[in-house]
Amino acid sequence: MIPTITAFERSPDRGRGLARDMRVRWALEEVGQPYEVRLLSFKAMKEPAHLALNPFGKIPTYEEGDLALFESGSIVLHIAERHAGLLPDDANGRARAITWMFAAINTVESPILDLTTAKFLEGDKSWYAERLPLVMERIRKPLHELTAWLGEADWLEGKFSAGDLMMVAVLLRLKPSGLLDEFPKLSAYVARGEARPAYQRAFAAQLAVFTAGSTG
Ligand code: GTB
Repeated sequence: MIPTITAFERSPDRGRGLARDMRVRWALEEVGQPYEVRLLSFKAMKEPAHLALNPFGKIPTYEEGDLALFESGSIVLHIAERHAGLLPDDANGRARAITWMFAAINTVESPILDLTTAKFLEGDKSWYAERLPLVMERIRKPLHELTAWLGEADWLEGKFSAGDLMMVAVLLRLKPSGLLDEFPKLSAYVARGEARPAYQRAFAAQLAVFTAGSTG
């Protein structure tokens, strides 16, 4: 059965692959699962039909027969569990890879989201300039720790897994801020993720949506 995911009809990132459908597309490409995409406007995301799929009115969602999922982490885990290629065969190795998925979306992504909030919702506040360095420091701390863990390794646990996919997808959100440049090992790690053919296919697919929308 071909799953259907949802994505922005017109992504605010202008096709830079920063919206969260990108990680789902990437996972599907890694395991060789074809998929369909339903594009949504911001208005459509808040309408009952979409709220029935995601009560929070956001993309991405994932539909496969009777199953409807939301939350990019849950969707990527579902894909990784049902197909070979994104989780190790042994139980402990799988648990470690899943642990890294949680680390990515909880420990590493949370302070990154705080930066987005600061920039877009608090930029006009009198205390913005004073708070910004604190927000940046909270991002840097787990990045230093992640750098130490990675050492000279290519991937978090030896072989590329869903944990790396989520971690790279999360770190990519830092690119526009320039913060990733302070961490050469993490920049190289992200570049290894971006170089994967599955990433390239997923990136091209989401960029094509933006390009088609811009010319029409
Ligand atoms: N925790 C959820 C998940 O992981 O799936 C969060 C989903 C989410 O925040 N989705 C966003 C959304 O639907 C798109 S990805 N927003 C619409 C709304 O809230 O009305 C977040 C995002 C948006 C834009 C950029 N960008 O422009 O760079 C990057 C990331």
